[in-house]
Formats: sequence, structure tokens, C-alpha cells
Amino acid sequence: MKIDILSLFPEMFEGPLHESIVGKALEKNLLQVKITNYRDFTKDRQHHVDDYPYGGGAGMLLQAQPIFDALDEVKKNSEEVGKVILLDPAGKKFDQSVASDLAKEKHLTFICGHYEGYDERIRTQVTDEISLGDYVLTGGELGAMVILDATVRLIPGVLGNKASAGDDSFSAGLLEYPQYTRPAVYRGLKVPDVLLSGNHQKIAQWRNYQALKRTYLRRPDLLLNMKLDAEQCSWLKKIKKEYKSEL
Ligand code: 4GS
Repeated sequence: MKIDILSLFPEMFEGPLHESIVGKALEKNLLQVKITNYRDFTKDRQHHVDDYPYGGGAGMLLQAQPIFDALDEVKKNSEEVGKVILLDPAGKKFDQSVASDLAKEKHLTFICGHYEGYDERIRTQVTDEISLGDYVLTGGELGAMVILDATVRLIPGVLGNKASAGDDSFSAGLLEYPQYTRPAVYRGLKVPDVLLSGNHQKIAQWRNYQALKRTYLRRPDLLLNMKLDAEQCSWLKKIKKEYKSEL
């Protein structure tokens, strides 16, 4: 996958791009990232990229011209321009299913805003507007990093262990079951017996049950658009009864 990032602060990406799993993906050439600074596309001597809003109001806006020109450069250098993504609180909320759609693309471009916002005409150049969530960031850079991180780990070959991408929260629609590692007792806190039993069928059953219970108790909204099998339905009945009697 090739990813272009347009930003006023390219150095913000140094750490996140070069550590850990994303860093390895870059080393293994499973991923190429190019960061372009809008400031390199300004036409005025002072390299201004922002200006006051028409109609008045607080703050400064990124101008259309440096962003349009930076994007033209990206398009010129790409065989195939895929999705052009604008980070914006008014966009579609990012989640695991958006990440898995993006992971199928060959080329992504992220446009990171900063300051109070950008000239509205920038929206004419994008294919997707994505929001990280209902809060205000200082710029789109961290949003682009979050989306890149969640997307890149889904590219085949990026995670060492084939099974590990699929086992996580949300990929099956449920939160993750509790996990433990050695020692079996720590400060009096015991690992559940079933995990030490060596009975793989029992362990799988326990994990499925725990994932369902945790999801019901903490994020019941996730169960609304899920198809549960017969066993899960009967577990859920039991869990509901158990927790109703405690309230
Ligand atoms: C988000 C968000 C965001 C909006 C950028 C105000 C600076 C800021 N971007 N998801 N101007 N939430 N952007 O808060 O993507």
C-alpha cells in the first residue's frame, strides 16, 4: 500500500511511523509513506498557508491553493489515485469496518487540516471525509495516524502471526475475552482454572462466553447489529438473568 499524507507538520509523523509494527511494515516494504508539506506549495514570499475567513470570525483558515497544488503533485506522482481522505469532525465516524475497507485499497491520501479549519472548496477534491470521534483535535495529523495504524495492521503480512488480526476486539463484533500470562497466582490473584486445564474445547467455550458477557455488560450497543448463534443466545439469556438479579 502507498500512503500520501498532506500536512503542515511532517515531523509529527516521525515517531509513530518508525516504531513497532508500522515501522516494520515500512522496512519490509509492505507500506510506503510519503509526507508532503503544503507550505512547499505556497506562492507568496512569506510562505503563508492561511488567511482570515470571509465574513469575519475568529482564527485563520488554510487556503485552498496550497492544498490543491499539493494534491495535484500527489496525483501526478501516482499511477493510480485511490481514496483521498479529509480528516474532519463532520465526516463518517471511523471504526473497524472503515479500517477493513481502507485496507483493501492500493493508495490512500490523507489531508490534515489545522488551525480553525480550511477553505470549504477543499471538500471538492476528496473522496471520503472521516472523523475520529466527537471531540476537537488541534489538527488532523493524529487522526491520520490513528487511521493509518488501524488500517496498516490489516494488510496481509504486516502482523507476524496470521491469526492475530482476526482475534482482536471488534473483528468478531465482540470485545476481547480476558487474557492471562505467567505466573498462575500473582499477589493472590488467580488465573481461572479452565485456562490451566489443557482442555482446548472448554477453553474456547469459556473465552466465547467471557467475550459475550463483557460485551453485554460494557457495550450492549455492539450486540444490536450482530447475529448470535444458538449457544450464544442461550448464554446471553443466562447472563441477563444473572445480572438482573444483582441490580
Ligand atoms: C478531527 C476529528 C478534528 C477540527 C482539526 C478543528 C483542527 C480538528 N479530525 N476527527 N480544526 N475529531 N479536527 O477534531 O478528525
